Amino acid sequence: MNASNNVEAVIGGLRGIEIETPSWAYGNSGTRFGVFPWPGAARNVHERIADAALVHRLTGVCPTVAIHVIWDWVDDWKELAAFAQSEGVRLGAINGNVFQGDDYRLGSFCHPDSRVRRKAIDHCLECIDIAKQVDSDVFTVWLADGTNYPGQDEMRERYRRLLEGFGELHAALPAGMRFLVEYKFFEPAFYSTDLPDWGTAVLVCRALGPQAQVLVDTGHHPLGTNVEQIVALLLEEGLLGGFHFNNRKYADDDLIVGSIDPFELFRIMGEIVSAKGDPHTERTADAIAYMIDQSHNIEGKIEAMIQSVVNIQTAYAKALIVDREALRAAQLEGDVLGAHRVLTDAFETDVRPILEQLRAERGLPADPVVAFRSEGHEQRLARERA
Ligand code: RM4
Ligand code: MN
Ligand code: MN
Repeated sequence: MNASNNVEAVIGGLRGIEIETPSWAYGNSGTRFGVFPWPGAARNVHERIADAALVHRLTGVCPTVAIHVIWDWVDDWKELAAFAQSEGVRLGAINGNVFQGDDYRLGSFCHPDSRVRRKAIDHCLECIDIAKQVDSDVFTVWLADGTNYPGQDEMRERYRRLLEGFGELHAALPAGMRFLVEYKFFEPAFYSTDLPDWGTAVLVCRALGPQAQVLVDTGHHPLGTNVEQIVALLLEEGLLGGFHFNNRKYADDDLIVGSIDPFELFRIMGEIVSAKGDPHTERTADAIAYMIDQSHNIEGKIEAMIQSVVNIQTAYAKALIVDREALRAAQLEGDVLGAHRVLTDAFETDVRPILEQLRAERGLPADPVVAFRSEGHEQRLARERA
């Protein structure tokens, strides 16, 4: 830490970061092999929102909750928004769902049959309308589209269908609403995926217009991908819209963010902090939507979410204490290892006291995981939801 980067400045930087938690991570979920129910796990959208609100009360930095439209379906979205407000949170990103249902066997937006494409488009138009009703300014959809066998369909045509459908969505966005385009390397399609990578997502966003930006799900890349470089380039191009944070070891594992590779998370945050200090990228970096997208299969849902939030704050705090002046000087001198050491110095610093100070200022528990455990929420919810 240096003079220009003192504890106050770090705390100031941390104050600017809010993290959206996903409704779908609070219920029971599993793999295709089985689901192990967790005692007290949320059973409906109201309980999922209540759990998100508890995470916000304990951490102070999670005021919004992302909604997955089919899974969280209600007839009255305004009522749901009012319920969220009564719990102390707001509804955040509205996620469309065009991957469940028999019609989508061959895809949704890229399906060869225009009637299925219409269905997917109409569903997403409805999601945009829901977003308007609940005052959300982020709409996002992930496509499971792709093919399993060479020759199954025409890849260029599928891309055209995608642009056509997404074009309708972009045209329907009210001013101020963003359309975040999420890519994923593979799965459930195993031969070709229609939106497989950030390059394709960039092409799509460029074709759509200014309200479309890329959503980086940190678990959606081939092994070994330099995710922070993707983040840096998207920032430079004004196209980084937001994140779906989670951690992976092999495929789209959806583990707790920062649990497998905290150094990668730190490197990603490093690019963001750096971009915030650059007038060319500052606006894009300031508008990033920090969202978690996880699936907790064998662990308690709420505790996993609190830990995830803490891991994000920890990585961000470490990125904030990087001595940027020393880093710049070392880079310009060609001091390869000196520059590297500036980064590792920050990564190795214990930032827990800084985070505790931030929480103390807000009257929050010093360690929200400890508080969650000692306040007995797990047992209470297991009783109430038995
Ligand atoms: C996908 C992707 C989406 C999420 C679905 C459930 O892999 O990450 O964001 O909504 O899973
Ligand atoms: Mn995702
Ligand atoms: Mn995923």
